[in-house]
Amino acid sequence: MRLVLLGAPGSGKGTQASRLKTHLQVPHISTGDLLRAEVAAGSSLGRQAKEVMARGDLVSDEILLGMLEDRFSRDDTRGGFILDGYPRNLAQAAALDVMLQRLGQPMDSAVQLEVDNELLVERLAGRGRDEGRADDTPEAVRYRLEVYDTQTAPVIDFYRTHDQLTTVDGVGTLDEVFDRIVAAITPARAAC
Ligand code: B4P
Repeated sequence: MRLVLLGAPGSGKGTQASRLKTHLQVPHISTGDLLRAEVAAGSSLGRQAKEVMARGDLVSDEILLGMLEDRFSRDDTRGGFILDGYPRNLAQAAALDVMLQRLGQPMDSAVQLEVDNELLVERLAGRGRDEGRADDTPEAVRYRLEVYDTQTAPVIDFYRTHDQLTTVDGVGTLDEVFDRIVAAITPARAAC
């Protein structure tokens, strides 16, 4: 199954993707995690991304596409994947579509996790306190939500017009949200 999880920062994409990978037996590809690994390794890409991420901006489309092409060249994605954090704008959505068509692996389903802004801010403030992520400061979170509204929200319509979108309520316990996602992707799984 080839699945993309969509939603604002803090909507639970990463949290649910790590559970879904066990359920679906496919790798979880998080562009945020890939970027954070580059930053931690101090690579040239990581040095370029570090400041951009800390202020809550999007890292350049070129860097992201190169990184993703590299990840998709690995054999473990042949049986499917869960993509989390990408695409974050329409240019990335179009580039992904072209790449997956070229690989003969078109997306099967897109699930949007819906959570209102007040709760997103609360969740990310909690993570900021627990994990100290540079982009979970109140200022960066506010900016990331603005970036989401202006640049990432149109991606939802991209998948809606491709008849691949299901919207799921992202408010509830981790198990409740997980069960909703599993129910939402059941038709697409059956068609795989
Ligand atoms: P990401 O790593 O994608 O970070 P995120 O949007 O905060 O989502 P994440 O998946 O981590 O959090 P989740 O909602 O699961 O991106 C970070 C940065 O990397 C971006 O700002 C950008 O700079 C860069 N980047 C990444 N991809 C890019 C791209 N394609 N193009 C350009 N730049 C890119 O969880 C959040 C919190 O909520 C957690 O604490 C979790 O425990 C909690 N939570 C989750 N579900 C919950 C629930 N049901 N109830 C209560 N709490 C819950």
